[in-house]
Amino acid sequence: MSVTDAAPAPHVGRELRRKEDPPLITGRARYVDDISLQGQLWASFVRSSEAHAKILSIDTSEAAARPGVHAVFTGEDMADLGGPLPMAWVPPGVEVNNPEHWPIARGMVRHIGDPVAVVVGDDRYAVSDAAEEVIVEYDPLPAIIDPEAAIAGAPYVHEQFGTNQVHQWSLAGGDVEAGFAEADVIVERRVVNHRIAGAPIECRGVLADYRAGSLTLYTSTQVPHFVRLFMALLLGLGEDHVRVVAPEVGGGFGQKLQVYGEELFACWASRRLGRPVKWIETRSENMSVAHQGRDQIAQVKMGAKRDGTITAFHVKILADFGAYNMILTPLIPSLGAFVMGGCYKIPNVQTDITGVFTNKCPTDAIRGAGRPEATQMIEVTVDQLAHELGMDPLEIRRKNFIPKEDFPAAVATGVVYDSGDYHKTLDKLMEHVDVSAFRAEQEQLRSQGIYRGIGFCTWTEICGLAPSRITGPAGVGVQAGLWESAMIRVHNTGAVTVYTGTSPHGQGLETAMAQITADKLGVDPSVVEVIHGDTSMGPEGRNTYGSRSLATGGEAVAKATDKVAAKVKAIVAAELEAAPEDIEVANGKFSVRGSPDKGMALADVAGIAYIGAVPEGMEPGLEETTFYDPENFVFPFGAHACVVDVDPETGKVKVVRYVAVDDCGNPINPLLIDGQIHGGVVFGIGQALYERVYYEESGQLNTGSFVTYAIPTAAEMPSFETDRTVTPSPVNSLGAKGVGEAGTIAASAAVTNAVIDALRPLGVDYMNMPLSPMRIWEAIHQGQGASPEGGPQS
Ligand code: MCN
Repeated sequence: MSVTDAAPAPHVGRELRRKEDPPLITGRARYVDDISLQGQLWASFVRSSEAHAKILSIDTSEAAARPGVHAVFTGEDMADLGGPLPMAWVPPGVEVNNPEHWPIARGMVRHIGDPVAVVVGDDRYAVSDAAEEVIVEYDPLPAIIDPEAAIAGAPYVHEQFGTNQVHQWSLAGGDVEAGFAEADVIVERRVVNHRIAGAPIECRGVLADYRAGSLTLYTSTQVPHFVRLFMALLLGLGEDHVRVVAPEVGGGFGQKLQVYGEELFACWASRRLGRPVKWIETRSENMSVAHQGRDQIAQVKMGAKRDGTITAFHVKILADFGAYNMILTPLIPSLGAFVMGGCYKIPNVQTDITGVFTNKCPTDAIRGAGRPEATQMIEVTVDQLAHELGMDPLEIRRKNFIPKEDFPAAVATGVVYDSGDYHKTLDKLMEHVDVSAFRAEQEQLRSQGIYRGIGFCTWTEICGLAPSRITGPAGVGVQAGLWESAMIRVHNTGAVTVYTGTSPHGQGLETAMAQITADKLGVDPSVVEVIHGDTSMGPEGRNTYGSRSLATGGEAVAKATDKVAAKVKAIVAAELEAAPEDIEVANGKFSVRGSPDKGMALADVAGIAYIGAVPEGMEPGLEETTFYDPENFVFPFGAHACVVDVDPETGKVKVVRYVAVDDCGNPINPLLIDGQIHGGVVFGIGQALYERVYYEESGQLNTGSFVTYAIPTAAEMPSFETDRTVTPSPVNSLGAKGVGEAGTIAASAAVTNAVIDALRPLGVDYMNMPLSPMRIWEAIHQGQGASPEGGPQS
């Protein structure tokens, strides 16, 4: 049993402390690196020092001769694979240039860190030393780093395509040209959303054990079921002979939503060598080869009437995918396209996306995946438009909000927002932030040389990733569909085990799911154990990403528990000689409505179910499974305000205050929601102010460690103020939407708007992230003005 606050039912909606925390905070949790198997070997990857080169030769002889080394493998050794690493987005009618991507490079390297060979041996340090002895002769080729240069022409990352273009994809609603023709004012900007890292505290790690025809893979992943499927397919094994276990995962942030070459290599090598094979990633490997995110340049154009009514929004995105397509790479910018109109009633919205290869680490989903980029585009542009029109940035937002009467609201991009009340959220934000008082203070501080600014972001997103009826035909998961499963087992003693197909890794779902089940079965959440992240337990699952686990997985838990509760009620009704519809759960018992004293606890009913003394025609046992496929996505929303001070002498930005009012439907556990908002906002502030993956023109990576890649710490963050409104979703019975990415989606735009607001008196009225001291200082001193370039690019 785990520790929770003793709280009376209902537990849903309460701030229960996380049941998963005690092992995590007492050092008792088990990560991949904590697992060792008898006879295990270690792997160390030899990685390319070149950004783009032909491999002329690989001399493994010295490495192979070192003591303790069992084998040195190159790409050609893995010729028996069933295929290259997967890319699982195949949208109908869209041509995607998809090069073969192997776990170890074959003949060519295309970015720094591309694996060239792997040394396997007895000891982690010995294989790492031996890897240094592998001699690789390269014929360096010109590297292409800048996506705009790459789309213009040679050199090509993949010569065979005769272009660096990956694909083109558009989503249009209404007629943007007609919308611009109606407009009195048009604002155009170049919005750069620079490349960031996932930067989890735990780098990746794998331990593969192939024995007697079956494979077990321990891996630090968000998606054990996807990994199982592809390990089976690529190694020619039955899925039933592959078990993938995600033990504790020390942060994923989308980076671990992937099927990685290192996972495949470890499995392949374990089968080849007949020994378990382990690999634990170093930080510099993680920074150079684990997939990265964002890296989009957008030309945005917004048209409006003089009264502020937005008539059209057109966005042209150039998305830098790096050297290869990973599992969902080309899909990521499209996720933003569906909500490109944000919270606004804009009749004409169009997004045109071009994907491009460069000699950089591949990109894919990083927290928010396409939606922070879209939010940055619309929310920064709305502010720019307000300034152009001489309007208040909040007034222009209010004027264009989709009114609450419109929900469910079919928007121009073709999706239907499930529920919303954007005025309510902004009004609530205004209860915390007195804008006129702020403006007076701002004026006064300016006279003292202190440049304080305020920025807002009113956001929405598409999440709860499912439903199959949309994601399948849209090409996600090669038509595999996105739903979620749950299995509930009540044991003889009345203890309950929940098996979820999601794979939480820090979000707190064990607690939330226990709360949902506990209320329906009249037990305390502490007796509900939630099992996840092991493909050998519970039904098939679709795992954790896209803020989906609660809205899909939580609802699956609710539905499976309802089935169990219905059976319990039927048994109790038979025992108490009442009708099943008259049985209710009250005070920890199933009793006849109106007679709470005469009831049965779940443990009593479980006893009857397992003895088999159930009503005639009923199966014994107490266990149910559900596969839940929702009708729609869910669309959480919110209003954030950020206050910053910018030091004009140094360009340094300090976040003075951050207020987040969010609405993720009915809260299951407000404490978990606040935790997610805090973490998410830090992620967004991190991108806006500190973090940037930086490649030199030669293709060398400058940010290979946390010395050169600045992640924010508690010291830089203010104490966040959070609040919420509650607008239930009609999509699921919980009325819940997702929240795991909300803070990230909102924060960078709020920070950017705040910094611009602070800098206006200094002649800077537009800037792109990262808002680093150097770039701000340059902007102030070079008087960037409303340059469409958005300030210095370096
Ligand atoms: N929740 C709730 N009530 C709601 C909605 C959510 O109590 N109405 C709770 C849920 O029970 C869950 C948490 O909030 O505990 C987040 O739920 P949800 O929004 O469904 O998101 P997921 O669980 O699917 O998490 C994925 C999301 C993503 S996409 C990234 S990236 C991310 C994130 O979550 N990575 C994280 N949060 C993270 N948090 C941690 N600690 N580590 C990561 O790697």
